[in-house]
Amino acid sequence: MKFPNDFTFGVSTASYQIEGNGFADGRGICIWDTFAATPGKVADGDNGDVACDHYNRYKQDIALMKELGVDAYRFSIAWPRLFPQGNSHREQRGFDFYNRLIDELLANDIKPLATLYHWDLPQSIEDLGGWADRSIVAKFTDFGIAAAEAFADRVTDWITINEPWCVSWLGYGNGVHAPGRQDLDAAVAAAHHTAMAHGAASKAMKLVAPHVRTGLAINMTTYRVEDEADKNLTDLRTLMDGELNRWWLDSSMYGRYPQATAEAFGERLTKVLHDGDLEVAHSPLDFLGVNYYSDSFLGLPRPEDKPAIEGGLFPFPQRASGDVPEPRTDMGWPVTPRGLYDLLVRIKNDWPEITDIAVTENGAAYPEEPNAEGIVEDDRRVEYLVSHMNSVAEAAADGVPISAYFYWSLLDNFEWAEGYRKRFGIVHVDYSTQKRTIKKSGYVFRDLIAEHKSSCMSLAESRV
Ligand code: IFM
Repeated sequence: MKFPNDFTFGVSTASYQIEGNGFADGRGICIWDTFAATPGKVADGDNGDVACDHYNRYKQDIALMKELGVDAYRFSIAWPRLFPQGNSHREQRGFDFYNRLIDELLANDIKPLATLYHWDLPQSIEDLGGWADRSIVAKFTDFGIAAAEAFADRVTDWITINEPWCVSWLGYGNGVHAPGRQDLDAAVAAAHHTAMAHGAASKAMKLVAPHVRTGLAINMTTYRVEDEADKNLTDLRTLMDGELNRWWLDSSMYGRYPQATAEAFGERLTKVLHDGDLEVAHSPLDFLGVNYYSDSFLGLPRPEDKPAIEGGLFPFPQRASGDVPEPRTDMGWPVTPRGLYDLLVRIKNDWPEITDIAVTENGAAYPEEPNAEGIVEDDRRVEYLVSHMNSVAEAAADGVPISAYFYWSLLDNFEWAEGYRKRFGIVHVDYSTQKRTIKKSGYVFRDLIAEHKSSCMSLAESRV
């Protein structure tokens, strides 16, 4: 496995999933607090009140990163910590927390990569319509400016929005994520407003801090279909590819939406799309964050399949095709490392203007707990990690401009609607004691990073 010399290895997390500390230090209520408090929405009635208590244990967690030898840490900034009511009222204690976190990272030589929005929307903004309402574009831009003014002296790389497809379609379409709305009009509006918010915030942040680099983290997939000769199926793939992979890429890179998908959204889109909106959205990515977990296997719905909500799901009726391969992770997602290679090569070919790609998330949920000796033998995660890192190395060797790989996640954490049942960490967290234990996969990651560094060093020495 050979990576480019200046390759970055990192780990990713997100605020609501790890921070805990409830509403202390003035944090406002976010949509995940409300959603988690609604019976039946989150497995086991879990919520993010305590999570991994990272708010208080961040130094210990940074020491773990140091032990793993990572170069970079991707974290997110909780909007309701900085602006608890989602208006202009600032909460200095929230700013102070991220200052402490960033300073501690830098003191340990770990480069911070900040995500502005990883799903913890202030509830008061949702009460005004959230991502389905146009007013969020200006609010998000103000949040981005405030974050850049406070932190860009030390943080150069920013992801504006994490997985805007999930924000729009899981939050407002099928409602399995907060705020739990099931309204396709709202989902399309959210898809449009997230695209605008990325562009508006990126441009504004660069005005206050011209050196910052901005990007999006998009959950991308390779769609596989059972039968390439079935036109209905390949048309469905075009629509889904437009909805999930291309929507935010084409709008940010070129100021346009994928045509077939935009046409299929019809009035749902045209009623929220004003003149000039796509110029707002147009803000070429300084780097693309790819969040990759698995390929998707598309099938046409059978007549007996009921759409999950009126109008169908996402909103193009579909089902998983019969040939979803084994093995699968604890989330039921197939393990398809080749798909990551294919996806990276596709990005290089289809968006040649993108000159820097980072895998900002990649990982697998498996349930292993510490054994009697206190060792977490998560061999399936090891296999997942190594095979996906291999795909990244191969893509780099084949000319894909990929510069970084971030494993999701450093810690086991609050996995949204699945609560604490699903464990993605390379570090195990015992939620009753908050004890951290590096899993076998964490040690393998550490060794791969160390191997890379020592081979770069010997190369440099042999040149001297
Ligand atoms: O935990 C999530 C993360 O917040 C966003 N991307 C997918 C991960 C695993 O489901």
